[in-house]
Amino acid sequence: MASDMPTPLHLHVPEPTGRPGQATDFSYLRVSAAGEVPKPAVDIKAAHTGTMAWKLIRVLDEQGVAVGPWAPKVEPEDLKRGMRAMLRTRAFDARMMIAQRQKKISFYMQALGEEAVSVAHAQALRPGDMNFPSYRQQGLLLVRDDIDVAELMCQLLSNERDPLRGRQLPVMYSYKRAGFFSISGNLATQFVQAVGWAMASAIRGDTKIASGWIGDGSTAEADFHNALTFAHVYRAPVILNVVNNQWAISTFQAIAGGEGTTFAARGVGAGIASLRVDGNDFLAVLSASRWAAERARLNLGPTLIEWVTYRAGAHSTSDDPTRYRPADDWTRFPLGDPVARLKQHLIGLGAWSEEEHERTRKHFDDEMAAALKEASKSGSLQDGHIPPLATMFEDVYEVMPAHLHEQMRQAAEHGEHRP
Ligand SMILES: Cc1ncc(C[n+]2csc(CCOP(=O)(O)OP(=O)(O)O)c2C)c(N)n1
Ligand SMILES: [Mg+2]
Repeated sequence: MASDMPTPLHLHVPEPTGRPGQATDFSYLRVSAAGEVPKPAVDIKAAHTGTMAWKLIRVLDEQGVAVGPWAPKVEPEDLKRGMRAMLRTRAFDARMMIAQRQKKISFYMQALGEEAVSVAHAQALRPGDMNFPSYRQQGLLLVRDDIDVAELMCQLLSNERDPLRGRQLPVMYSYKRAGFFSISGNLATQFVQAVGWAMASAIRGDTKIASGWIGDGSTAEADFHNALTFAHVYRAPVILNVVNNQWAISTFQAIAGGEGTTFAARGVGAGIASLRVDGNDFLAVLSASRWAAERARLNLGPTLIEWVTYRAGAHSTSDDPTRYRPADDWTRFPLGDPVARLKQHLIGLGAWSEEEHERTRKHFDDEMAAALKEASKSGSLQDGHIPPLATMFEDVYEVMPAHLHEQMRQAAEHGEHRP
């Protein structure tokens, strides 16, 4: 009988709907209308955030008008600051991409298309709060007036003026005073570190909160799940950001588990209040970030936020995305470009113009060109203007132990014999 025939088992391997030469069917994103998703009180129980974790919180409608319960109270001047910071980040990235092509730096990673996530989030944090960023949150730094972009470039050049003295890969910045923890190349460690830091802040009775950053692909790491458990159990004052930019190098987000569920839903399952938010909607990012920050500050516990966005550029300068996805995908991404959307909104408010936009863009282009010129004066990896070898042994211990002294001596000896 047919019913006795055992069914051969097989596995499901998710595939993106678009590959080079085809168009992506973006209906998989499940986009809600602006204003559709309710905004709950900050003390909502995690189990009741299912709607917010499955739908998509959006504020800006198709005409660029802010609608619905998540529309934040914000001065146009703060939105203009956000616009400038996004344009500044874009200009920095563009200049560094050129510098890499000119072989002035060895490697670069841009945030093109995702700038609203880090720039608007930064506006919800306070001095002393600590971000544990991944490598695509340079907007957290470029939003600040007190960050010297020439110094950032010196880090990319690994030159004599590199504040990290050549110890980090380019783009792995570290800025304690800017609430920007040293970037670790080991993905997902940011989440356990952020939760641990937030717990320490609470144990000390401090008022500072932490914000951790991870990509869609990196949620497949065990650290993601470990962090969620600790954050939930101790109600750590932390914001857990999952930047779902649809890709992890050449791997589609469904391979990390985004098919048929959402990354935000992981949080609900772990007992954490969770939101799924349009990451290209500057106002939605600001509003959701404020909501999560308030929860943390009131001891209401962690919030996980999935930011739905699109990595418009290559993963890094070592990647060629035309090999694995349609080259024009970004132009058809349903959530558009965060810069264009905030621009439309600001022009609608009468607070911005095409002319001011162009002038601002040009201003930051000039700023970046001048900064690169200045940074290049301190040399680069190529011309050997790098920190002396002996500095490698410094800053590890307060007092250098004997074995490091010995290694430093051996390194110097070896250095002398180098051809
Ligand atoms: C633990 C670990 N595994 C693998 C890598 C190599 N790697 C670097 S970036 C990357 C893709 C990460 O994708 P995602 O988390 O979605 O972040 P995105 O690059 O899209 O911002 C991988 C696999 C790594 N750095 N660390
Ligand atoms: Mg990704």
